[in-house]
Amino acid sequence: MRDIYAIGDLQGCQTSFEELLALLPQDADLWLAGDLINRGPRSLDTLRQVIALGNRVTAVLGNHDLHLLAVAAGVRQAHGSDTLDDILNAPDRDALIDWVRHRPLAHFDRGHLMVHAGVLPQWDAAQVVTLAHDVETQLRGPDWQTFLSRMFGNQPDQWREGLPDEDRRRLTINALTRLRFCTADGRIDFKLKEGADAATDDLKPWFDAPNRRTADVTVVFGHWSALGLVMRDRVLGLDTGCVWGGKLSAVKLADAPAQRDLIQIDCPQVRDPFGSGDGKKRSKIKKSEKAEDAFKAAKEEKLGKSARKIEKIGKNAEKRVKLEKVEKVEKTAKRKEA
Ligand SMILES: [Mn+2]
Repeated sequence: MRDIYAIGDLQGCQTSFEELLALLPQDADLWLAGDLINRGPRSLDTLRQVIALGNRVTAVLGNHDLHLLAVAAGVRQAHGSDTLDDILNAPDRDALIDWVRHRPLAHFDRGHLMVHAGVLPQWDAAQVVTLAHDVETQLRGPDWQTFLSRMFGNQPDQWREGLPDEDRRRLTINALTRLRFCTADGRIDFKLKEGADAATDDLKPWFDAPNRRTADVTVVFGHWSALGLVMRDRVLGLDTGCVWGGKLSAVKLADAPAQRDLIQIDCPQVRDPFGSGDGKKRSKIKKSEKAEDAFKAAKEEKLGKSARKIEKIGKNAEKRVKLEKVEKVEKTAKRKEA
């Protein structure tokens, strides 16, 4: 059997992807955890390269991939922070879009279940595949544009048997491509984007939900860069923030966790976490520290103009770190009260 390497979010960082590929065996299968494109500088090149890898690749759909489909379908506005124009203006755009909309939302093989973001605690692996397949059928059908136009929105935010078709499909998409935190009974929180230490008594990372019915398989996912690399016996979180100047990660899958192999490369920071658009909302201690370090280094070297630029970022970082400290103190105080 061929080796499988699971790889985290590429987000249009083709140069980093190429660098990583060079470190992997030429004949290995590649599982991509979704968000192949957007935010990074080379969405089109990334997509072309992934497609050129042919059936070596299994890629599940991420929220950015679905966003591309919705923008291409004309049912959703592009965001200021999108870097999708090169795909949308490509001469073979239709073929590219068709390839993307034929990707699965979940892939289950050799005891490993791959989704972009997460799964609800009430679903077992077989049910995830069934729910995903139902959405995939819609995406591959003739009315996929209309279908997508109805799939955005945050309701329902919780699973129950007997949901109407559209609600069930919207919830499936939201869980598989957007989930980070949820309550013990599987209610999705759409606001928290910080790392696992932002968990509260009510909200836990989805993979820590008690009685999660996928606990008997290994769930492979991306999407959550603030979480960092997660390598537990049966949980593999692979979004290590390539586009934010973090790392791009590949893990050789194995039945025994000790037999896994982790390969990572450092990525240039192509997006500023405090920059425009959605990036503004990101509050990540790791990035704050990075910006701070850059600020300090620039100050020490008295780089003048560029130092002033970085100073701006550094000040934001200081603010954030302070805010996070205050929040932490408050949390600790709350815990003591409880
Ligand atoms: Mn994502």
